[in-house]
Amino acid sequence: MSSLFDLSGKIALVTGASRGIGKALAVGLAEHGADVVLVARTKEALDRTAVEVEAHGRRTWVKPFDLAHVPQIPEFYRSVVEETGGVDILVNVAGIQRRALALDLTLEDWNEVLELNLSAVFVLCQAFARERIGSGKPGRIINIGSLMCEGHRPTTVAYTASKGGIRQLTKALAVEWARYDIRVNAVAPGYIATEMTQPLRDNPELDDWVRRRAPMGRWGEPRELVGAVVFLASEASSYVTGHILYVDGGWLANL
Ligand code: GCO
Repeated sequence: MSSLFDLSGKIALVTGASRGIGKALAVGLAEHGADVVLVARTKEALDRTAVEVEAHGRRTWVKPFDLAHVPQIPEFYRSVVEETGGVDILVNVAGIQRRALALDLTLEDWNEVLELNLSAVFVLCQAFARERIGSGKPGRIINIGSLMCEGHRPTTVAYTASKGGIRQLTKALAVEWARYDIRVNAVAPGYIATEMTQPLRDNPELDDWVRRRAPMGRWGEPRELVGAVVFLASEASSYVTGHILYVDGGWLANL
């Protein structure tokens, strides 16, 4: 079988790895051969993810850390490199949602969303790239975007702005770091059944809207993002950088 998608011998770091999309991606990367550094705020939840990753015969490092503490990210990342010897694949999943109409959103909520969803991603990418360039090794970054990279649903203004930022940050870093063999891409999910979207699934009107708007007529599952991430993390995407890969059930294709 082709080794094009094989991640054996690679170490991936996944943020938001305690649940939802991050947990599914950590397990999926392990299924394709990667050892995985698991990052989220709570050790207990990460330990549960570690059990599922290790069931695939892969190694894990459980690294509880609150990425909202952006100035401490470089020091945290140095500890990861010391323990692992270096990370090959960085998957930025961690993100929060604060729902309010733009007229009502507080500056505190705006700053909290932009800090974690965008500033933390930039600083972690910077730490990753500095180590890769210093060690002369290639790197693969996959940022998790959203349909909000392209459009907006009322009540998610900070999240939309942050994901628009992820879209352009992905392209900017791809352009600047291609020369170092660091490829930077994004996977942009449609409406996926996670804790973040639970309030929408609990609302019959919004749940029906999603099911009618997506040509595939259903919510996506976190595991349905694994293939796109493995593609962008592996040699299968060797000439792909700066790309936003939508996994959205046909949402954006639908007028
Ligand atoms: C919302 C949702 C969306 C989804 C996702 C769609 O309130 O509309 O939270 O933002 O999470 O980003 O791609």
